[in-house]
Amino acid sequence: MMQAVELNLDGIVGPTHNYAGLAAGNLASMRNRGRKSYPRKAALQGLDKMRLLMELGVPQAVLPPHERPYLPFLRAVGFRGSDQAIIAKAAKENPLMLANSSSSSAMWAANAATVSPSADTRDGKVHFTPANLLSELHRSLEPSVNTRILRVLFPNTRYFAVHDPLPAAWALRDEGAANYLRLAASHGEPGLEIFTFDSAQPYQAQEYLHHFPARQSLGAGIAVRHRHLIREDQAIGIQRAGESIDAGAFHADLVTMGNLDVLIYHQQAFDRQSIAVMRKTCQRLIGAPPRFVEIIEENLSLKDAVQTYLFNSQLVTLPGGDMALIAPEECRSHPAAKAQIDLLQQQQLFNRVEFVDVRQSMLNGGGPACLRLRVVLTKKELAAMHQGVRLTPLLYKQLTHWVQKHYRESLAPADLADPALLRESRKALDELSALLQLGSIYDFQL
Ligand code: SUG
Repeated sequence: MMQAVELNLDGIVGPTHNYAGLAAGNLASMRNRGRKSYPRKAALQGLDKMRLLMELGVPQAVLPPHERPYLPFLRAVGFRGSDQAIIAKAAKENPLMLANSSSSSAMWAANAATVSPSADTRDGKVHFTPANLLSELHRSLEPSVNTRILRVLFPNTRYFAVHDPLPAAWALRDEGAANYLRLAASHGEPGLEIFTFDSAQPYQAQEYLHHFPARQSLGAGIAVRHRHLIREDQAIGIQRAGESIDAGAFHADLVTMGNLDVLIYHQQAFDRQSIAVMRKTCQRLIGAPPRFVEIIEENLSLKDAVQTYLFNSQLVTLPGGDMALIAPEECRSHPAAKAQIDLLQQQQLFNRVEFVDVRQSMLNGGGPACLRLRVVLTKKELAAMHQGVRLTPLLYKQLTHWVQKHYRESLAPADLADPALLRESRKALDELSALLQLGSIYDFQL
């Protein structure tokens, strides 16, 4: 068995972070539409969460924000002329398109890709499939740049296979690791990869389970299992309960969280049979009964789970082997959520709890776990990845300084029309790509 660690790869909040109410089915995004945003504060909150993980001894790295507003998209939907003219026209004729091209949504790295560690794959490589993010227009602008960035971060094909996103078809719609769980005895041992999906009807036209979209397809999980060469007994597909999606749980990571042999889930996340299958398969694979904990509706309603993002906490293994829960600040002041955390801690599912303030992201429906992509790596693989993005005390300081220098304090919806925002963002990203030694990764640099 190889020793391995879990790298947390967090998206840096971009300079155009704003609340445009773009994500159907995401209650926070829909409710906060039009609200003033605070990009500088948002980015600093994200960096502080990363620093906490680093200080706890969890390997931490950053994913750079994408270029926004994204001119190639505005051109693709028919706007012509200079960059400045395009923004002015889009603001006047189709502000919704401008908003879609301006979202900083790539910050939610849990949706960037699905990652299978080398212990699970037949060729012994770490496999990545960038998510195609088809369900929401603004998010569909992310896959090509995510693919480019992941190939720069994980360049050595002896260790890493970064696939293309799945074909952009509704039957293969994919939102990445937010709908995926991995259970194992330790990070380096073969794990059970659980691909959750929202709709069992892969080949139908756009499906809404009452009113909200089912963002993860059955077809995506099957395809990813095949292309990642996951061993037969190490992968299962599990359907999520439709009612949780309609209650606002647009990704599985709003109703369940797992780490090693621990799986904590809300009563309404899965049906009984699915839980029995997960438990049995997991036990067979790891050779011991996994620790499954259900939080019942009576103790924390589904509505409160979605409001507090308790299940979007990061459950991480610390260097000594203990687990820590990195929970959103919103749980601390919510009596029912706090009581559940206390109870789980008493049951020794984790020995340490840290609350983090990522409120700017939370207002768009992104909690601590949404902001990070988990990448399980052996020592050799960790050393083979691009080191320029690894968070160190020095890089933390440099990034904080970079944010303070380039980011606006606040953005109102009308500010998206300001052509200076494009110039400022490009200047910031140009400097960032140099700081992280990424070479040319943005369209404006190519
Ligand atoms: O896709 N919000 C994101 C939040 C993603 C959360 N990720 C996880 N659960 N892992 C989304 O719904 C809001 C953008 C806006 O409305 O401006 C947004 O895209």
